[in-house]
Amino acid sequence: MPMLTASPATPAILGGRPHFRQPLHVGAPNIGNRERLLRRIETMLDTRRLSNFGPYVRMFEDMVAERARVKHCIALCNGTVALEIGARALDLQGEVIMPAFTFVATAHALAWQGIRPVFCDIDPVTHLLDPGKVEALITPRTTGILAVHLWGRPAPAGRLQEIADRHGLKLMFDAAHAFGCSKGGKMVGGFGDLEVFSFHATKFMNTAEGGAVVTNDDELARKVRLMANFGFSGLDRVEALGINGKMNELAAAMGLTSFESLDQWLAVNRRNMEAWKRVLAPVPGVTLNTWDEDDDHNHQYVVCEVDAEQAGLDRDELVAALRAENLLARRYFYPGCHRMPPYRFSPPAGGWHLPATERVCDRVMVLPTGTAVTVEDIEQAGRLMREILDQAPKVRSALQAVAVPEAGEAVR
Ligand code: T4K
Repeated sequence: MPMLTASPATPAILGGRPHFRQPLHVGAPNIGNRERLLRRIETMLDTRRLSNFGPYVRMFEDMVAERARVKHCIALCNGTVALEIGARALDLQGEVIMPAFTFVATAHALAWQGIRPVFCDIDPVTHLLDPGKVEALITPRTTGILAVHLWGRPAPAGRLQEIADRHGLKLMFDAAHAFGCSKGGKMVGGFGDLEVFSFHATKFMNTAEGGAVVTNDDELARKVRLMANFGFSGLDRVEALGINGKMNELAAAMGLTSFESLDQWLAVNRRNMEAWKRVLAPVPGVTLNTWDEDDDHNHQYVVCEVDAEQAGLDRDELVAALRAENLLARRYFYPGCHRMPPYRFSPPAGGWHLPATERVCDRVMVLPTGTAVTVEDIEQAGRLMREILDQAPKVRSALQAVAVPEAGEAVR
C-alpha cells in the first residue's frame, strides 16, 4: 500500500520530499485470495499435474468462455503468443492493417511471422482504429485487419466487419485490455473471426503471464489448439506445424483465484475512476478520457490527455514531475509503433501519415488504479497535480536543470 509522506509543502522537483514514500505504479497486479491460491498449488503438487491442458487450465478456459459469452477459449502462455497463433490460424500473410497506437506486441506478433503491419490512423477521441481510414490502405497484398480494443474500449467492430466482408479480409481483435468489457450489450470475445486476451500481471485479471484466443468458430478453435501444442492431435500424431503456446497449471491456478475476486476488483476500479474524475475536474489542461456509460468497462486504465497550453506544462514535463513524487504515471504507447524500430526503418513511400496517432502519443498520460491504489492516494495525487501546475514555470526550469528519473525508476 503506498504510504504518504507528510503533507507536501514543495513539489519534489522543486526540492521537497517525494510525496509518496512507496511508488504508486500503473499496473501493480491485483492479487486474489492467498489461501485459496496456495490450496490450489498444494493440490497441483500433490497430483503432479503441472501442464499440458490439466484440470485448472480446462476450468479456466470454461470460465473465460462463459464470462466472454463465446464458444471456445484456448488458454495460452501470454497475449503475444496468442496474437501470433491467432494470426497464423487465420492464415494472415502479406499485409495486415492495424493501429500504430497500441503496445508494440500487437505489431511484433505480425512482423515476427513475416507479415507487414500497415499502420492506420486512429480516432483522436476514442484512440481506436478509424474505420474511415482503413479502406484507403487495402492493397492486393492485404489479408486482414487487426483492431485493438485499446484501454478496454471496444473497437468499432460493426464497421470493420463490413469492410472486411466487402474486401474478403479476416478480422481479428487484440482484446488484451478488454476482458469483461462489452459494446451494445455484446461482450468482447465474440467480435470478428477471433479475439485475443492478455492475462499479464499488469492486467485487470491476471495469471501472472497468460493469454487466450477466443472464438465462436469450431474449426479455428481446433487449429489454435493444435498450433499451441506442437501440432499434436494425438499422443504421437502430429497433424500440422505448431509451437508450444500452452498455459501451465500454476498460471491457471492464479487465474481461477483471480476470477473469484473479479467483481470486487471491478468495483474498486469503478470507485477509483470516479475519484479520478472528481479530482481531475478542476486540474487545468488535464482531461480524463470518457467512455460510453451504456457499455461495460473494466476501467483498468485511467487515461487522460494533457494540453500543454492550458496546463502550463507539457505531458512529458508533468509525467516527470509526478514521477519525482513517486507517482509513476506512464506515457503509453509513446512514440507509436510506426516510430519505433524496426517499423520506422521501413515506412511506405511518402512516410506514415498518422496525425491523430502522433497527437495522441504526445498527450496521453496514464495514471495508477487497481487494488493497490486508494481513494486517498487519488485525492492526494489530485492536490499534488494542482500544486505542480500552479508552479508550472518554476517546475519547467527545475526540470531543465536536473536529471529526471527514467521510466520505471522511483525516487526514494
Ligand atoms: N496487446 C496489447 C494491446 C497489450 O497492451 C499487450 C500487453 C499485449 C498485446 C501483449 O500481452 P502479453 O504478451 O504481455 O500478455 C506492460 C505489460 O508487460 C504488458 O503485458 C502490457 N500489454 C503493457 C501495456 O504493459 P510495461 O512496460 O508497462 O511493464 P512494466 O514492467 O513497466 O510494468 C508496469 C508497472 O507494473 C511497473 O511500474 C511495476 C508494476 N508491476 C509489474 C509487474 C510485471 C508490478 O508491480 N508487479 C509485476 O509483477 O508493460
